[in-house]
Formats: sequence, structure tokens, C-alpha cells
Amino acid sequence: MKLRTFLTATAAVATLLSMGLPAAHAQAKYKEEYRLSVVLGTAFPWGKGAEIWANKVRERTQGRINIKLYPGTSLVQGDQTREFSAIRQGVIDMAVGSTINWSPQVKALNLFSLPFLFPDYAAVDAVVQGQVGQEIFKTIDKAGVLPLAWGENGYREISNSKHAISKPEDLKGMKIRVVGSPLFLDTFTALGANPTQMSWADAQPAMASGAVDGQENPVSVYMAAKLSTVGQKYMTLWGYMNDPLIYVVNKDVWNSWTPADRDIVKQAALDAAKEQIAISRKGMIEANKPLVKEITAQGVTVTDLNAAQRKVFADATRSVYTKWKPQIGTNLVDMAEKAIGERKK
Ligand code: X2X
Repeated sequence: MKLRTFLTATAAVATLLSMGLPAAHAQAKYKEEYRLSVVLGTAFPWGKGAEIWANKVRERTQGRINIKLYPGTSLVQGDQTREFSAIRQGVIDMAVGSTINWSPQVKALNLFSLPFLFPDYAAVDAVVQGQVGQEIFKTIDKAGVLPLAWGENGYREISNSKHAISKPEDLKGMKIRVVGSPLFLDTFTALGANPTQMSWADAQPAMASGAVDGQENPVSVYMAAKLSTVGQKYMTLWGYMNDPLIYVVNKDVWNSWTPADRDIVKQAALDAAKEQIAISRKGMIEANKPLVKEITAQGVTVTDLNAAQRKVFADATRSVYTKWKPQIGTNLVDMAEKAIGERKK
């Protein structure tokens, strides 16, 4: 750069500075609409949690941040396992997503899919709301997406159209629809089943046509999706894994907001996630599990495994734990187990 050009440029900057910087609000460029991705819509606790977040943000920012829900992971044509990359790339602005669907990109998220690691809700809380949850948020941040709060899809129970399942042999040869990470293929193969990976959108027609015999999802999802009407007449409560949700924002979007608005979005995510977790546990944590009574009333045979029966399944899937622990992070799994061991019951 020639000296004169440099001086002219310097003078221009000085003039701009002397004019004073524009107010933070005027400086930030806001979109008319922010696109929030979810797999399950507002008929489900998952979608409700996203809607609560969107409403709180709209109210608290006086409409500056206007969020619209896109259920069915429609921004990635229903391909749940592409959602995380799409958030990072900005195809999706915000999401409330499942650890399962994002685990192909963020290996640590497979922690929650390790079979029979989380014995109860207190164990889940101890992990996600504690140091492990923070470590996982750091990993997600490093992977290019900003995490804000933990929600929950719920404990995943297994249903099928054939017969009651109370031991691994009952799963033998059964075609089970699974989602997301290859870990699920390992788990169901270890149990003698025949797992097949497909999106949620494809799963329901596959159940209706009998192309698959069974699936695994929380009871609240089973109910809202009316899976008893697609032949899923047997349900086993085995609590083999919990499926937390994560409230996230694309980083460029986050950086485009004023610090005050970022605080609002974050606090709204924390508040919404707390409400969301309560909604998703409703009917499952009260005595007699009212939600389970409801499915029984629909003519569904419910098998509630006792501790000894559960242990048979846990033992049968131990190879999955051994294989996946190093991929997830030996330290992280150890930390999670310590937190679970020390949980308040
Ligand atoms: O596809 C599923 O099973 C669902 C809806 O639970 C998830 O997105 C993980």
C-alpha cells in the first residue's frame, strides 16, 4: 500500500470512529424468521418444548427474534442424521435435537445410547446437569454448534407386533427399526434381533405394512404417534436408554444477536427445557405410571421387567459397552458412571 493511500484509509477510519459506533441494536442484522428444526412436532413433549422456547423468545425480545418450528426434520428432508451438519452449516438456525440423531457427528453423544447405563431419572439428571453435561457441551461447541440447555425425549421402551418380550430370546429374528448411530445395530444384533436403520418418517409406514416388527421410543412418543394403530400391541418397559434433547443455535446466528438478546435466548432455552423435561416425564414418574395404564387400556400388553430380568438384557449387551466406551471417550464414560454412582436418589 502506498503511503498516501494508507493515510487516506487511516483518516477514513478515524472519521468513522469520531462519528461514534452505531447502537448495538442497529448494528446486529436480524432475520425475519429463524428456522428451528425438530423431529417430533407439538403433539409430542419434544415439539412442545421447542414451541415453549420459541414463544418465550418472541415475548421476551418483543418480537425481535421470531422463531418458526420445522417438525419432521423437514429442513433436511427428514434425514435426522444430517440435522447436526445442517445446523453447523446454517441451513438450520436453531434446533431441539436428540443425542441419537447427532451422535454420528459427535461421538461422545453415544454415551446415552450405551445400553442400561442409566438406571433411573436421577442418573440422567446427575449426568446432564453436572460436569459430564458441561464436558459434552464443550465437545458440541468444538464441533461447531452452540449448545444451551438439556431437555429430554425420554426412556426408550421397546414395542412390537409379534409377542411379549421378557428375555433376549424373545427378540430372536425380530425386525426392529432403529435410528441414528451404528451403536444401535450392535445392541440389537447382540440381543439376537434383526435391526434395520431408518428415519422416523419411514418407520411408521414400515410398521403399518409389517415390513418391521418393532421399534423403540419413549411411551409418550408411542402414545402421541398412536403406534397401537399400526399393530404395535406389545410393549416392554426395559428402560435400556434415555434420550436427552439439546437446545442449540447456529454460531453465526448467535453472533449476529446483541449480547442482551443472547442472554434472553439462553435463559429462555433453560426455562423451556425445564418445562419440557417435566412434560416428557409426566405419566411415567407418578405411582402406577398413568401413561402405562392408558396404553394398557388400548389393549396393549405391557411387560414391566423386574431387576433380574433387566440384568439378563444388560449382560447380553455388555459387548456393546466394551466396544463403544473408547469411541465415546473412556474418561467421559468413567465420569458419567461416577456421577451415576454418587447420585441423589
Ligand atoms: O426417530 C426416532 O425414533 C426419534 C423420533 O425418537 C428420534 O428422533 C430419536
